[in-house]
Amino acid sequence: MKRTALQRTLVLSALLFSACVAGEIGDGTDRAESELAAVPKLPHKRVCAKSDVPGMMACDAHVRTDANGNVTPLATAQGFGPADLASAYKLNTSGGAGATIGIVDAQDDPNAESDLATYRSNYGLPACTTANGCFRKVNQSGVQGSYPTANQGWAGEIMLDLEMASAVCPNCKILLVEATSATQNNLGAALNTAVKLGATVVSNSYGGSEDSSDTQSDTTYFNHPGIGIFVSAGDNGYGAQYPASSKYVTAVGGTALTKSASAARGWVEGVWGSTTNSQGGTGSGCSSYTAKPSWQKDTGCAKRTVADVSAVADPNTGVAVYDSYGSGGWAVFGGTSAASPIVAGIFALTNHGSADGSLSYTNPTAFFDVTTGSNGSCSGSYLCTAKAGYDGPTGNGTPNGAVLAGATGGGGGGTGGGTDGGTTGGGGGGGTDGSTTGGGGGGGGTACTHAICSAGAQLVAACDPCATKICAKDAYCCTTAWDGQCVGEVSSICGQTTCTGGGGTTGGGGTTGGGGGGTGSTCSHAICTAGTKLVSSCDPCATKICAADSYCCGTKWDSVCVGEVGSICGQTCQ
Ligand SMILES: [Ca+2]
Repeated sequence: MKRTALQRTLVLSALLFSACVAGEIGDGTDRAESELAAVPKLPHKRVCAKSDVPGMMACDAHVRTDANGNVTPLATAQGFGPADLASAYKLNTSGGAGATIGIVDAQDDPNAESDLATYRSNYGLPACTTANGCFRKVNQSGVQGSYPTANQGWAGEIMLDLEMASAVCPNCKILLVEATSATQNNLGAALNTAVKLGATVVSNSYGGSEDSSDTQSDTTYFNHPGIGIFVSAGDNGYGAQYPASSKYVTAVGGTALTKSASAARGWVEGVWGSTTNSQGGTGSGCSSYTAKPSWQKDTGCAKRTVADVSAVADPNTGVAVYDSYGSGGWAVFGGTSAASPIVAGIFALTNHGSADGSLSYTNPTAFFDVTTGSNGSCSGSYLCTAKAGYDGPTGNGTPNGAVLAGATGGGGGGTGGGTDGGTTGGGGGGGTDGSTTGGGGGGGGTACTHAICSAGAQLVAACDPCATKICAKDAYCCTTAWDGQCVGEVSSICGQTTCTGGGGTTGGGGTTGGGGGGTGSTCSHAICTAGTKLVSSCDPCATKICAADSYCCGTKWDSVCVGEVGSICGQTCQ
């Protein structure tokens, strides 16, 4: 089995696109730009009023409306559901046992548990109830009862949070902590309660203006070593808000996400927003108060830059939410309030719940690089404009769960790998975090179903140390098929030139420099820059990308190809 079906689609797409004039980005040949531009723009609105009062927070959720600005419940679920998110972010949702996702919001949603049941039942997710111990709702003092005043706007936010956490990590437990009001002090107290009650990650989908008290709030509420704290970057376009700008959190920006027939990933993604942000846009920018964390190396901002990572947030490419109290039933939501629980849940799912904001900087290739779009005007700076590598609106990119599951650092994951047959360890997860030793599953006894130097059915990553390495960088080889590209990666990724291993046979591909290139041609432009199509043989990474995405060598090296430098080659653009 080869990637021929995809290749055929790519050829068709290339033919279609070749009807356009080839040239620079903006002329319709950049697939991320053109495919996202084709998404209909529909009316939507904030669900919580924005506040400019220091210390007063607003939730970062948007809900789609009818033409008159009213929320009319939908008869059935529309927008992305769990299977879409799993496809876009390459999630194996079987993990997450033992993790508890804390959700901090203000006010009460009296229907939270019953709406959550409706959502999970609709998508076939296991029940998560108070009765079975999966779900807990408490007030900011940790009491199950004496809840705050109910509020329709925050109820929408609460359901968005609970349901996104459910979608990406169906086996995680959920702890909802309802703050008395939307002040930072009450929300911060609720965050401390979430940690005290056992949350292993906490998602915070709110923000407000930065002010001089933020460093004090950092100390009082956000410093929880070993517990990943995630905060939405805001929905007001370019500009930093707090607590996303806290040095103790992972700041989560927002993207627009749509299916793609031609991109190797099957999806394309761009910044949520525009130069005018007429329909809202993700927050990003340079903090006025927070010192630069040691793990940030960008040079255009002397203090802390927002964001670190990102996920879908554009209401036009929004997610399905069941919210009876605020929306009357099914609705389509967006906002960086969607992105924060999605990323928090994926970190929990992949055993990175203990990570601080540094994880995406030490593992940039575990994220899909977003390379197109902007969320305001900043003279073209990376602070409001996507580019190859790190940028403000999307940080280091959106989670690639298949790679993240094998990434080291900030682990907290399982206990040690198995020992057998002379190999130790396996998936490489976990890392060292001072309390647990790495693991990820170990090499436990599975033998490869065929030699790693022979194309064939997908392999189990743990069957061979080289297969482990290859599948960490090229998930296709362990999820779909061990095709010729995977065989070539025996040399390019593992550095094995004799091509032994796996089933123990030799043969096939066993030379260096796989991919049949090596003609000595040089690329006409850098692989990290969009531009004219490249010749496959000009660079080993170009060879790999064009094998998976023929558009890049057939029509144009567009922003999607630039993003694939990370997701296909495991190389970082900066
Ligand atoms: Ca980027």
